[in-house]
Amino acid sequence: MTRPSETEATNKAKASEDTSERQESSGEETPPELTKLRYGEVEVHRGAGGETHQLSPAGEEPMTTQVGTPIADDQNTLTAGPRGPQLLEDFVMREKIFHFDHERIPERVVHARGFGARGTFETYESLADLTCADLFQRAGEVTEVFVRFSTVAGNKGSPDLARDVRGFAVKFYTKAGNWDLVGNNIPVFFIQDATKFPDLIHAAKPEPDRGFPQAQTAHDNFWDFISLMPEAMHMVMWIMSDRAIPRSLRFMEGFGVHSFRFVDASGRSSFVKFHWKPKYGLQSVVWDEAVKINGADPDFHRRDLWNAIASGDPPEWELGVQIFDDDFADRFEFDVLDATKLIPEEQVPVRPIGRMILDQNVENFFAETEQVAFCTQNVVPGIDFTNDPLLQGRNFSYLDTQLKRLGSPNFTFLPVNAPRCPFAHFQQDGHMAMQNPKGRANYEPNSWGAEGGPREDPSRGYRSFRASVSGDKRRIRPESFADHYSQARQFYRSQTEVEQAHIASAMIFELSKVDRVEIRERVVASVVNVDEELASRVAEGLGFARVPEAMPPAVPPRDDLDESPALSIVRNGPKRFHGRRVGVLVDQGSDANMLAALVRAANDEGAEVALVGPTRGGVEDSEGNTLEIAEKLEGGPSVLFDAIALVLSEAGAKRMAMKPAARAFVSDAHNHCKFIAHDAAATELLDKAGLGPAVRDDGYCPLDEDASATTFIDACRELRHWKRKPA
Ligand code: HDE
Repeated sequence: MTRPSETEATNKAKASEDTSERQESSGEETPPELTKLRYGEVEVHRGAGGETHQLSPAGEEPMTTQVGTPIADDQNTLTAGPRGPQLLEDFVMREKIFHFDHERIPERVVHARGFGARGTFETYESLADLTCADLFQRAGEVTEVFVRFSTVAGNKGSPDLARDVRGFAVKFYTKAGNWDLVGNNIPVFFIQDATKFPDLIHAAKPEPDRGFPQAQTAHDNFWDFISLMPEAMHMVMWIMSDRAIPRSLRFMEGFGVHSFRFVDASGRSSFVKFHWKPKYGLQSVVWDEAVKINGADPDFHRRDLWNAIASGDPPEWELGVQIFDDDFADRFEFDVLDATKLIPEEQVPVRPIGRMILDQNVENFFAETEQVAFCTQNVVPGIDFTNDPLLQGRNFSYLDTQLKRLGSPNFTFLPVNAPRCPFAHFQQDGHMAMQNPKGRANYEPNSWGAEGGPREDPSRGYRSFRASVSGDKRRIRPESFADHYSQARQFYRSQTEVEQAHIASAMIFELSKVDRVEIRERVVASVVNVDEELASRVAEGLGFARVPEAMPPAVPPRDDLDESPALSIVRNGPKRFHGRRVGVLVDQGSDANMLAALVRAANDEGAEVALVGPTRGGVEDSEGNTLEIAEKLEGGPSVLFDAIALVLSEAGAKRMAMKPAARAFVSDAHNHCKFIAHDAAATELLDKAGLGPAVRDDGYCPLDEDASATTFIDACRELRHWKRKPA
């Protein structure tokens, strides 16, 4: 064994002989006896003793400890002798491990899995006649925003395509303070009173004894709770619908859910409901696709959003408002304070008031997406709450939960949470106080004059809407909240046939996972009140001998509500293929002209083509060009694409027809009602996958000349060929 003193001496001697390497790398003294290794961009030098040294590029600041002490060696701890014990004195290693040990913070109790992006909101025109909210005063006003999308039930590591509500939380950094519009992609909620929220979430989350199932409502506890809470039935229709499995965060609506108030400068108020409408239309996937996407790419939604922003095709939404007054509220069939109800757009149209573009990905996921703290209580002058009991409860919960999660009342100083406008208050101290009051005064009133710190401003400060309130102090649910089924029925009946079939299948799937038969029966008994035909479909799917008697409703459901076409996704498709992806299956010898025509047609539409092939190593097309493969076939199933095309030589089609993954690629696309383009040779693959001429409907587009690529992309504007679905 070499003694350390000997090694050091030899190294010193060798280092003095060779200076060339030193000059090349950092200009600083190069550690002795080093072999250069490259890890990507990083140059690492390994010494004779096996130790490695990563040299900071010339002119750049070196890596330091948290307090700025430069670090010479981040690869090896300080030991007594090369194979000796580690020394407690090693502050570099201790600080590093200490910090690592404390990296995790509690995940959100709900909406743990989220994905954020930055952007801007632009006001279309002044809304001064409705609200004095500063961001709505001037046409063209641009306000910075941060948005976090989320699923609700799953933990941070759960898959993106869980059947669930999506959170749609927007923080507006306005000149008069932060306004948080903490909404969902569904305009109603399960419960009417905030005090039921812990029960709802306990029932939905993994069962407490066994800790599963994860990110699913398909289990006994959830449906047990639902079967005993008929007020949830409207929301249940929404989560069993395709709204709960969006194709992309970019293609879903957002809703403020509650009725809020706009208040103008004179104190006059109107009710307002907020809506986000995606520029590129609504789109969802089908359940079998969602299940497969979760396996193929559990990050499907976040990757999609990240890529859209990174590729310069930022998603966009219009903010719209439904404005109504007390008269309407009195006339409306339901209570506007009941969050299990919506106001159909056909009754109160949505007026667009601005647009939001998300054009910047975060720089650090933890700093922004994790640390962002939305609070429904964050409102600005001109925007106020109503007495919706769910909203009132939320105003307590969000502030409280941020303290638990972020560990200090000073979370508002974190860059993602701090207002962009000046702020001044006497809140002080506490963990991580980054900005304490300056000067002598930290209280008010005070008589310190100009040095006395911030003062109230009655002319610009927040004033609550002056509502008169009276009543007996009681725990009671208003009678006006008693109708639990009419809007559930209206929602179901406003769906297209395909969407109704999806709701029925989703209920059958979920209830089939429920072990206790009396829970299944109670749910179906409740569904009878929504729609008898739906109830009998579900009963049949569950193998019931008969449809159960209707659960006695608190008030009989109404049959006189008009259908609301705005509630259907299929009826509100974009009629465009912009922002979507075509997966093109290729192999050696694929036709170069056809591929070029497909890329042109897709790009003209604002869509993307991704080549799927046998290896990532690339294949040669018919003209000998090497094609870059985006997805290896086995890792790039057709569920990752909105439509597929098969461009194969005869030999290529023969090879593909032998591969189970290629056959699944086409048969899944068929079953998910996708448009399928194919050249003549590719029929061999289709035939082998059981998609012979008799099965190939007009959702199949033959690729026989260049123009057919455009015909195919035009067809894709329908997004799905729903006619293919058996009735
Ligand atoms: Fe939330 N909700 N919620 N919620 N919620 C949270 O706050 C709560 C409700 C929503 O991306 C928590 O920061 C109660 C409706 C979103 O960071 C918590 C009630 C709507 C997000 C909380 C509701 C929402 C949350 C957990 C019943 C749509 C994610 C972590 C009264 C309008 C925000 C956190 C983000 C998060 C409480 C119901 C939307 C515990 C008590 C209705 C989008 O405070």
